[in-house]
Order: sequence, then C-alpha cells, then structure tokens
Amino acid sequence: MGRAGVTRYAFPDNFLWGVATSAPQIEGGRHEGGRGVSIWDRYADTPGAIADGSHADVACDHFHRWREDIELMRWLGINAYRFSLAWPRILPNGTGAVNAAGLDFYDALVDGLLEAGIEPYPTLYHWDLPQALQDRGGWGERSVVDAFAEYADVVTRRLGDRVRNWTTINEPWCIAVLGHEEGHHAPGHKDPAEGLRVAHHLLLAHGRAVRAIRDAVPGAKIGIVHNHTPAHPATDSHGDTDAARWFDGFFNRWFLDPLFRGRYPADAVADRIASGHLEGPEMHFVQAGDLAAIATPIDFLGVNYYSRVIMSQNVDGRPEAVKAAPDHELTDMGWEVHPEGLHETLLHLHREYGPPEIFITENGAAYDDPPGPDGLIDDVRRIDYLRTHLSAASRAIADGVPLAGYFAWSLLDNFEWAHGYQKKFGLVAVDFDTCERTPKNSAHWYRDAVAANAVDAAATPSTRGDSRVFDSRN
Ligand code: IFM
Repeated sequence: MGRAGVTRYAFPDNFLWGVATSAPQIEGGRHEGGRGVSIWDRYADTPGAIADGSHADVACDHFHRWREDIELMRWLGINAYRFSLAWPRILPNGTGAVNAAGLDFYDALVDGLLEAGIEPYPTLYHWDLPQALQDRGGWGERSVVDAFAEYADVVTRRLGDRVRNWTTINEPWCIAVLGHEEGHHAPGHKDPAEGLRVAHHLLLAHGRAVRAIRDAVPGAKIGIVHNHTPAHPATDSHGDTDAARWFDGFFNRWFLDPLFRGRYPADAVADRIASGHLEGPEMHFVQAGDLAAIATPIDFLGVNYYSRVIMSQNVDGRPEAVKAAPDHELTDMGWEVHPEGLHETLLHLHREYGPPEIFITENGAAYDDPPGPDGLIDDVRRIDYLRTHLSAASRAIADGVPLAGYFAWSLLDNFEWAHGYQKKFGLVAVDFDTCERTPKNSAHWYRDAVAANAVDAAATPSTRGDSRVFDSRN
C-alpha cells in the first residue's frame, strides 16, 4: 500500500525508467552538419502531405539543444534514453561516403548521456530513409538490405565501445503499411504488393543488422521494436472473431512469427492471397536462407503500446475496425485509452514468443492542454494514462513477464509525422517559435514515479509542478 488505502505498484530495483524520441521528430538541423536528404524531408515538401503544412527542418532543434535535453532528462531522474540515429546524417547517400560530422554528433550525445548517468538505447532506423536510397527503389528493392547492414556496421563500430543496447528498426508495420500500402507516410505509396515486399526487406535488414552488430560489438544486447495492437472482436459472432484474427495476422503475427518462429503465419498469407495482394501461393520475394536470417536470436523485444483495436465483419463480409463504446475515453489521436490491453499484450508476447527480455519502448498519449493562468500545463489526462499503463505493466511483472524497462513517449512535443505539430505527446511542452521547453505537470509526476520506483493506483491530487520554463541552471 502507498497513501492510505491506495494500492502502490512497485517496480524491481534494476528497472529502467526512460523517455523515447526519434531523430526525424525532434532533431531538425536539416541543412546542417553535412546531413543528406531523407524521405520525410521530401514527403513534407509535398503540398498537402502534412496536415498543418509544416515540416521538420527545425522541429525541436534538438540538433543544437541536445545538452539542454540531457539536462531535462537528468532532472527527470531517468536512467535510460531511447532515441534514433538519422541514417542520412551518417551516410548522406545511404551507402559509401561517411559523414564524419554526423557520427561526431551522436558520439557527443552518447558521451553526454553517459556523463549524466543515462544509458543510451539507440534505434538505427525510425523511418528516415536517405532519399538517395529511395531513388533506387527504397525498401521495395532487395539491395536496401545490404545498405542497412553497411549502415549498422558503420554506426556500431564507432559507438559500440560505449553503447551496448541496440535496436534495429522501429515499427516495421508502419513503414510497410502506412508508407507503402496506404500512402499516409513517406514515401506515400499506395501499393499493397510493394508493402509486402517492404515488410520482408525490413525484417531481413533487421536480421542482417543483428549479425553485423554482434560482429562489431561483443556482448551487445539487440532487439527490434514492434507496435503491438491487440485485436478484440466486437461481438462473439464467428464473423467478428474472424475479423479479429485477420487483424492480428496482418498487424502483429506478420512480423512476430518470422522473427521468433522463422515463418510467415499461414492464415495471414492466405488472407493476402485472397485479397489479391500476392500473386499466387508464393511469396516470391522470400529467398532461401531469408527466414533463418530474420529469426537470428535477439536479446529483447521492444513493445510500443498505445491502444487496442475492436474488429467486426462489415456487411460486405470484410474485416473492419469499429469505434469503442462512447463512454470509452479517446486521446487526440482518436485512440481508445485501454490500459488492460498493455497487461494482455505483455502476457501474450511472453507466453507466445518468449523473448528473453521485453521493454516497453513507447507508451504515451496525445492531449493538447493549454497552460493555465499560472502558466502550468496541468495535463491530468496524460498523468492518468501513464499511471494506469504503468500499473498494468507492474501487474505483468508480478505475473512473470520479464519486463525490464519503460520508455515514455515522448520527452518533447514534436513532429508527429503527417499530423505535423498538432498532436502533442510530450511530457515537456515545446514552443515551436522559440523552441523553449516547459515541463508539463506529467513531467513532474513522472519524475516522482521514477524517484519512488513505483506508481500509486489512484491519482495524487497534490502533484503540481511550477510553471517556469526549463532552465538547466536551476
Ligand atoms: O510518434 C510516433 C512514433 O514515431 C512511433 N510510434 C507511435 C508514435 C505516436 O504516434
């Protein structure tokens, strides 16, 4: 028990508390330090692609303010930071000539984190493919796999003396489906057959990178990040149950089965053939040895959890997602707040696939709360979201899941892809005119949770911060 009568969920002593960001969403510095062009630069330059017409040329200006951001992390008291490296900053043409200034940037960031007692958890790829590679066919072309292995080798040989924990790719589903099947993300293609090839090349690139990192960094701990979304049938009818199975196959098992079992899920392959996305019964882009490479053992699975999906069979007999009941809270993304789904997800992944360790590599909520008269952003809904999800995570540990850490998404309000700057996930607000950072009340709450290594099951009414703009000298 914590406060009188309130259940307290404690975490193990060695639990990692972190925050997560990604280079294309916070870094900026588009034209600086020898950086090449990424597919998201090109996509954001396309009229109408980004909801608010913005781009990430400056974003949170982390490229110049990274020291201030480390001070923010030190103030939060966290012991781990998940961030991504910009491939076009390191290899501006995707392969070949290395940009020394790009590697120097991450070298200094890593040193700064370690000096602050914060363990770096870099991700090699969080969606910013060098445009030069896209011009050669991007993730749809098999040669991208060699390019990714080369990039992994270059980076890990430079940083591997200090960085032990490596993540290959963030959310392959989003890259394949949002970017290549549905056209909502860069490069904006709408080609389901290409999406399937892309998914395979991403998985293969992951497997090849695992081997490259193990060669370069003895003792490295390596994982991949999947955005797991549990699917629940709207009713217990056969049609709705099958719609939930369909979604799980398309969204979750299409990635997890090859990674942990060395095969694509047969029912989901059959679904794809039935929908005309595969020509004939063969996955012609899968070559001998690919699945063994994809299933190269990893040390951890990163899980990004935001919500669940409720599935139904529509009048045409097709699977479709339906809205949650009106009394269920939604975030500004329209995603249902469903913390129980995190507990379910963690237990499911542990029992079904048994990764040696699991990290929650992203979890958080978009809410736009304006500052009050005292200047404080009192984002109670975000605090509630974090509290209930952390409670679910703690219960999963008690149930035997080897959950080793939690990274809140995100440290800063940032460039939320096709939504631009309209969706705010940060614990810390960013004024996008001045790039000034102001911790929200959730940042103060998270800081208290980190210090206590525990969360209370009910809200703490007195968690109020002060309204000052963050000044690392304080
Ligand atoms: O902002 C994204 C992040 O880049 C990937 N995971 C989901 C987040 C919220 O949409």
